Amino acid sequence: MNTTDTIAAPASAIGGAITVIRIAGPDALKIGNAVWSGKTPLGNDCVRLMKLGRIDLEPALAVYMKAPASYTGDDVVEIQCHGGAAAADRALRKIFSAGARCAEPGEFTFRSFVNGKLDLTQAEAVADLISASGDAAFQLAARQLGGALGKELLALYEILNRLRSECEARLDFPDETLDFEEYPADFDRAKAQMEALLATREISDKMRNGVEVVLAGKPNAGKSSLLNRLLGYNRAIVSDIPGTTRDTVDAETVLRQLPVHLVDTAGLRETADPIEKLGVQRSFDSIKRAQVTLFLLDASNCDLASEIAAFEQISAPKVIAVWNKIDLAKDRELPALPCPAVRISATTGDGIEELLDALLEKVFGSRSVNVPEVALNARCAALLAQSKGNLDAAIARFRDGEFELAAEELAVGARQVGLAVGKTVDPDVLDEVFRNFCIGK
Ligand SMILES: Nc1nc2c(ncn2[C@@H]2O[C@H](COP(=O)(O)OP(=O)(O)OP(=O)(O)O)[C@@H](O)[C@H]2O)c(=O)[nH]1
Ligand SMILES: [Mg+2]
Repeated sequence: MNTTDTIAAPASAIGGAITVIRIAGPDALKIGNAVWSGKTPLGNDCVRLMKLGRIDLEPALAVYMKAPASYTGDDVVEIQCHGGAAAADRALRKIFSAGARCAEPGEFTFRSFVNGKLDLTQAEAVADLISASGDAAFQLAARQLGGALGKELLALYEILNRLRSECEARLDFPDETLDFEEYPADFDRAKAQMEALLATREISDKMRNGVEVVLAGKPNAGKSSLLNRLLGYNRAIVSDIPGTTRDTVDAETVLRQLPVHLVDTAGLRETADPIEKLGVQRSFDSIKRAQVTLFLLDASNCDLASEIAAFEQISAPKVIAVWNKIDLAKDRELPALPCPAVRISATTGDGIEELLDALLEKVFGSRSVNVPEVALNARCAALLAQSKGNLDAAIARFRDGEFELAAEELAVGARQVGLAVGKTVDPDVLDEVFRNFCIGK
């Protein structure tokens, strides 16, 4: 990507009340003033001041941000004009004919990275912030944008390079009695830091991408009623006819800050109906795939043994037994089950908070969502895992006195960490990061 010309794109979603158009690059001011006019032109006397003027005859606000104090680090002009595709299109056409090029997706953030305003983890956080579907994911992205992860990775990068220099020094001065540490403590420090970072991968994945939770149980247990209750609207058909749901019903929601993909399923029973049979098979497949199974049992059923028998039919590692219809069986003693169990009423909403407590406990091992200071995404985790492999090998080489090989492993390991944070630049890695952006960011 050329980083020296002037680019422009809408920075807000088209269709809102206002469109924000961003122009960035050396000619931003010239182009801005060519399309927008106010009492006085944009310039050094009004840096970061919003000015009212016009594009053609239509009112438009404009602001000039002088390099390097802008999002991209270039000269930037942002113009706010009428919302809607037609207004944005008119303004953009004028901007392009005045000399700007249409920005590629993520190109403003890419420039910000090239100009040293953001490291690569911060650039990724910009995309995460926009796509965050739950508050936990948002907080995680905000912390990453603040630079917490980048700082840790940079520190690690420096330790690995320092260790490499130490190994090389032992080669360069083999006979000299330099004051070498027998076994540099930095080896274990780096290893512990990597392990701690890698351990955040799972939690951050759940916060960012959510978890799949399946609702299973016998027909009429109240699965669809619970789905609707958790969503807060009627997604699935509920009726007192057993076998109402015959296919899986999927829905997305956020429960206690956590993005959750809910799957309602056909009730589990033996059936001769070929369509229902297929539905039941899908229920079993969903249970196999899900991260958590909420297994519903009808607490009001006079034949509790049949509920237990259905429960025993499934083998899901992360299951919560949900005794439903507790409004019809308030003081009933219910048999113990070999998994956490809660008592709810999908109809009245009783026990839902306890159910969410149990769900979080299953997912995170604690009832509240604790957003970590730093957490790796898939890209950084893959690079760090490779780097840890190199560090382990370097430690083994070092112990064997093979300092040259240890230094080589450390160089490769440092490169992986450098790629994660953007200290080492590789076009494929940049492509991977900026591919996920939308236009205008
Ligand atoms: N009293 C009471 N009735 C409930 C409760 N939950 C569900 N029901 C009723 O039980 C019947 C079955 O509910 P559904 O949600 O359709 O059950 P399901 O498990 O999805 O059933 P299938 O789709 O046939 O497998 C309906 O008449 C619901 O109104 C509850 O907590 N209390
Ligand atoms: Mg149903």
